Amino acid sequence: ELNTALEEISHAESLEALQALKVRYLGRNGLLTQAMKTLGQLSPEERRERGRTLNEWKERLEKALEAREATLKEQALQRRLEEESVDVTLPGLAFPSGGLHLTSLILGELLRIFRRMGFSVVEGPEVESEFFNFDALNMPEWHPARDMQDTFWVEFRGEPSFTIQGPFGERVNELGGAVLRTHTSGMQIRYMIQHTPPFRIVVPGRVFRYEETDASHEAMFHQLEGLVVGEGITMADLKGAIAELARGLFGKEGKARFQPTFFPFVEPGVQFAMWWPEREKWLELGGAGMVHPYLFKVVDDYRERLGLPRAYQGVTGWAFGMGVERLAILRYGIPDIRYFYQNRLSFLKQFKG
Ligand code: FA5
Repeated sequence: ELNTALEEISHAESLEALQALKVRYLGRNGLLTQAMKTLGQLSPEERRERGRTLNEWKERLEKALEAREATLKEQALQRRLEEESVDVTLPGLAFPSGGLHLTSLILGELLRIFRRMGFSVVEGPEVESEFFNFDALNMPEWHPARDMQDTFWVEFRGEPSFTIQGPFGERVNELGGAVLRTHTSGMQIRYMIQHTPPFRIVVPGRVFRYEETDASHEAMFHQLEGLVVGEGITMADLKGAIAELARGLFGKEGKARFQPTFFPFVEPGVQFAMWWPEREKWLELGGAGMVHPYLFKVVDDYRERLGLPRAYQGVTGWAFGMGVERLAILRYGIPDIRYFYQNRLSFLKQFKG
């Protein structure tokens, strides 16, 4: 029986199994303990004889248990060391990580360049009053220029609590209907009403057009608007800033080109392109021009209605608006603007920032 016990102990596979054996043999109801209890029924000689044997057994069992416990602990430690050791020669695991969207990357780059030139960055509402998006920009309802930007109109039927807010939070519902802004130019008016010149701002933002989409037209895209107003601001400053943008984007050899065109809110109006030295080609990016005097008048009239002093007499300014996706498309050779917002990872991953 002792041999079976010793055998079992030396083969115990775990500390738990060992503990169970200890209880089985040496525990309060263990076999050995039971045997000890029967000693009282024996004659003194037998008792002495049997007692010695039992004590011997007990000692041997305890020793065996201790020895096995030490071995098992040693093995466990060994195993842990092996499992937890780091093999620095293994190739690393690649953890998938997120990244900025291509549009954010380009916008970030544009804003960095303009901040360097001293521009502040401001943003405006995407649901806009017809007044700021069109009328104040010299595009009255009957003007054919409105057809240049097909519009999503927003109706708030039976929603009397809906208000569009003006630059100072005032309600401007009376000034016209609501639209999803078709360009960021409305912010020119809002900002001028709220501030006095001189200033330099850029306005990044989402714009919307009721457009049949194709490879170069989306119904939602981004623009970056720029506006500089002050005394003695001229077209030369506009050219300088756009040229600086070209250099910021395309390096020392980057340059800008201007061609006359028409926008109701600038006079004269231009469209501008940038020279991309690497590919040796011009990239058409957007429109620009000197702020039309009509805008200054609208802004001052609005300020006057709010009890503010007129602030735009004797100043001039220029503005530009460019397509952000357009720049990305030309620069990276993206074949279709619709890739931008289909959220296909195989596309997005290529431009992780
Ligand atoms: C405007 O939106 C004027 N507000 C720009 C402006 C601002 C002129 C200030 C003068 C002064 P236009 O409609 O051309 O202009 O749009 C400007 C740019 O937005 C275009 O050059 C093009 O890059 C981009 N764009 C226009 N429509 C789309 C479209 N459907 N999808 C993607 N990009 C577009």
